[in-house]
Amino acid sequence: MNRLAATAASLALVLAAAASPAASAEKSPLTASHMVAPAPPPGVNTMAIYGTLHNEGDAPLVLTGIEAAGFASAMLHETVTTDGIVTMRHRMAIEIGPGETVAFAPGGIHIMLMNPTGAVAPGETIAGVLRLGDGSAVIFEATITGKAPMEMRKGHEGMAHKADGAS
Ligand SMILES: [Cu+2]
Repeated sequence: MNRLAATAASLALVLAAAASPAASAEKSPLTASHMVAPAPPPGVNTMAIYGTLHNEGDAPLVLTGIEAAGFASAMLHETVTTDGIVTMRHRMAIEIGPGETVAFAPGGIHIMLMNPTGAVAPGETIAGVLRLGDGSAVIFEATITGKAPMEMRKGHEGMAHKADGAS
């Protein structure tokens, strides 16, 4: 099976698992655009997805989780700089108000992908699912780009990963 087929197959599994009454045919008010995933430097098995999320609806939405085909795990992360020390913490929930746009960008909120199950090549796409607190799900695609921003080149390996509420 080639990588694209493998990705499609694993996404199908993800979607089957996602099926719930709330995840109906109704179009989600949440849109994901400009989703990009800079390829990591050689030897690094983590990478991030950046992009723009927008709530077109008139009620707040809460992003509660993320899944990505082709990676052992995916999380919502936030980079925090305190007294010059850069750490990343796991965000359990991110609220997006009515009409609000949230930028996922280097140095801030991002989707963290860990342990790819295959090769990560620029030009390929990563299929993902955003989970919302109301039980609905939004599918998105991120394009793998060739150039990692400086923050990524320094590597995530040594960074602390803290859950919300951890001191
Ligand atoms: Cu991260």
